[in-house]
Amino acid sequence: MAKGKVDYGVYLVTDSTPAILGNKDLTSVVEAALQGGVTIVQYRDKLSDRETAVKTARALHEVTRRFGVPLLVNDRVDVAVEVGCEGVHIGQDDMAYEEARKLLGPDKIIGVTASSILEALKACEAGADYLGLGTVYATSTKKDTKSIIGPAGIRSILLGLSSAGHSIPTVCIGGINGSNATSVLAESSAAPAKSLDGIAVVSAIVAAADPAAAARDLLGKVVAGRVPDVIKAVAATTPLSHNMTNLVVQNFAANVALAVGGSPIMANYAEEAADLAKLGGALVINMGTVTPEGLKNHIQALQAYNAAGGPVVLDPVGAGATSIRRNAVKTLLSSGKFTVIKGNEGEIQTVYGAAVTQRGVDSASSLTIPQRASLAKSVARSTGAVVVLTGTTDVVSDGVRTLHVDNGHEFLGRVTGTGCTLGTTISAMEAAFRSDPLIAAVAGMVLFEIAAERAAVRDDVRGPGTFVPAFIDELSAVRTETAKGDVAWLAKAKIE
Ligand code: 3NM
Ligand code: MG
Repeated sequence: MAKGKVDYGVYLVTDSTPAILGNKDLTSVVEAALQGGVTIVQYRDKLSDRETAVKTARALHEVTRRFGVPLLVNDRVDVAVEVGCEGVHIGQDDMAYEEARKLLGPDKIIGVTASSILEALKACEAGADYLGLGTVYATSTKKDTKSIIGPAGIRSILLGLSSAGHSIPTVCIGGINGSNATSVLAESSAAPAKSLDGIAVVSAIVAAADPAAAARDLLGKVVAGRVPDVIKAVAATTPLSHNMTNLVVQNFAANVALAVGGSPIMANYAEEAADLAKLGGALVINMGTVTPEGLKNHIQALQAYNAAGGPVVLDPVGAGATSIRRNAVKTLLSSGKFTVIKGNEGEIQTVYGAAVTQRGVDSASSLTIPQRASLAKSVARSTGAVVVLTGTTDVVSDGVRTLHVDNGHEFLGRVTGTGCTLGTTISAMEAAFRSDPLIAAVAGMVLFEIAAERAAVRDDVRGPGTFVPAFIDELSAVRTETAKGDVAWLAKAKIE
């Protein structure tokens, strides 16, 4: 587990006291929370003797490892060393950072609590891997907290860190739950300089009746909180969206790319790809009109973007429809790496059949939402791509985090090329926001679908024909509002 790749999004801190855990089993609670989407776990236990603590940490480590999520131990560095877990979290009154680092070595994660910019800067300069900022709100989980600093206090620490040039990951802690997470994230983020990387909670998950649901809810809110960062990054950089797409959508896709803040180029001739890949943009490979010549071009361009480190979005249009397309998908998957694979149920099932050893592929089947989630997750795991499975409820998965997006409008299904232009939209997001392809994909999805909702209810829209220009207007309006810091539209986002 490389330190630099840790996802601090939904940070679970455990508590074994009856007041919070009740009579539940801690390991089962943590496992459920991981299923729900917790991205990092800290075992915090101030009371157990050493032997019990080591035993519990071992049991937790077995679970977190299965989910590919780091386990840290609060304060008790010796326990972390003995268990061999991924690191520790130390408070201001715990062991000094330098001593902990000596015991753990350079590769383990060490997080430090900070309540002020001075503490934050000191921890950064010492070499901490992340900061826990707080206390946000007074909480009965930890009664001896010293400074209650609120979202405004978090914001001023973030501002201080970014003006000192530190990009260290940060989470906040203290009284955060499903009802206040969205506003804490929004009020804390020191735009444009620095946003929180996540939220740390104890009781919101450990004391919840359904820890998996609580974790899922928080994950949706954390991801939604990052959406403006993605759209702003596109607005700030105008990334190239290189579309190799079908004959039907060229014009529409180019207009959508412009509306979301990208710079489109519709270039199907792969000899250009090596030069275009150097411009810092992303490639969309859309199989809408497949030909032998086209496939050769797609492979060459895919490999050019892979070589340049540029994101590539695969849109396997009609993948299951013919044996030619099924084979084309197989060839593409074995020719390079995709950042995102976007398709409807039948298309993603075909990708699944091509990525795993051929299993029965029934493009007409209609899966339940949990089945769609597990399909998206499997394809994400086997391909290493973020999978965007579109439908009334869209599913987005990177194999670890799986989210549902419940936005959109039926007009999107009554106009040609909307699926393809979603691929184009996502490509612009991926190009501008490289640090987290899943968040970039979700941002593209909600921008696209909420713009559709806004367009559909406009007075001048009377059907699918008038919808298209209004949709392009709304994409552009949502992007402009977001770039100016007005993110009221995000209240409509249904991400879970
Ligand atoms: N550390 P809940 S507050 C473990 O301010 C911990 O450093 C804090 O629990 C700090 O999510 C806290 O239940 C407890 O409010 C947070
Ligand atoms: Mg402590």
